[in-house]
Amino acid sequence: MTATAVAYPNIALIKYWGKRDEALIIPQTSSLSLTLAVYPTTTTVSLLGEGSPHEILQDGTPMPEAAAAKVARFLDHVGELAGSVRSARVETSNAGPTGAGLASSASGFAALAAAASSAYGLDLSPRELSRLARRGSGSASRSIFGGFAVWNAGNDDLSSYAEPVDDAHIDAAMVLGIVNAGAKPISSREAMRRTVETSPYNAPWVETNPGELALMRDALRRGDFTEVGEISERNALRMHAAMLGAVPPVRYLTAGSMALLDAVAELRRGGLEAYATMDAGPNVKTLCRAAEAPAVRDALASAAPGTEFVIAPAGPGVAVSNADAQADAAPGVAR
Ligand code: 2P0
Repeated sequence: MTATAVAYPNIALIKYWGKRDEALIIPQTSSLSLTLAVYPTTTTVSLLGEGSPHEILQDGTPMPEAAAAKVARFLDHVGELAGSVRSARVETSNAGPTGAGLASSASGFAALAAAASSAYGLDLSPRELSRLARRGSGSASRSIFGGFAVWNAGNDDLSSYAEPVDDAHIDAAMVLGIVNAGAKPISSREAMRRTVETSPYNAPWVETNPGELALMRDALRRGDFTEVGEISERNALRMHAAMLGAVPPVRYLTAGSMALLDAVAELRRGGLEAYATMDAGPNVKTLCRAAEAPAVRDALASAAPGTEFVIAPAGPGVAVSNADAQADAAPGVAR
């Protein structure tokens, strides 16, 4: 009845941007990501009695209202699946910045799905857990798994889930460039909606995705780092192009982001293979070979002296431990 879960953020190389079904969070397109070993979310869920409201704390204080409402709806859903009307107490904390385009909602809902399902007594398979996490936040479906994961868009609740990419043969890391750790000016949920509804570039974004994903999977299988990097960088730019075409436009990238894009291109000209990707925020994540991450970080730090850089190796899937059953303290749902 009490469970604690730890989950890590993931960064997409083939992005999820836009929903086909808002309520179930069914995406327009499939996506593929790398789970990171930094900035975990740790979440404990304990069941309370019936009839009281859920208690939702972040870093020991009540979570801001809009975020707490999302968590409460998620807990109601987990309770329904478990046939329980009991309330829950949630205590969560992010080691990294929240709402800054560093995938805090991915780690957050992956940890919540694992802790809540365990506390409510559901015994879910990794796939079921991925589907559950998806209901909280689409990208959370991928943080159930470590390393590379692909979220199959599917077309309904059953068919939309993530799974590990087991045949990837590259040893990649990311160097996170923290241009701004503040919360984003517009939520990705709203920004996606606006892109789908108003951007003339949404249709080509959707149409070209399957081919790009197939190329990415093939490049991962062959261990072709150059191809993986080139596809990743252009995929991020195409996602931003789609949102820049919205009315009114959605622009997360700032002058600081552009300076880092230039710096990454300069690294490549100097023979260090690095590729940039950017999400719903100004921060630039640089994909590189794991062994070259310190050199990439040092080179970027000298090109952009005011910016903080964090090396993020590939990370693990969600892990859960159950305070009531230490004997079978869960091995987690690694890969
Ligand atoms: C991704 N992002 O694939 C993309 C790329 C941001 C840019 O998934 O509405 O927090 O909760 O499903 O998962 C961020 O969106 O959105 C995201 P919801 P989510 O990582």
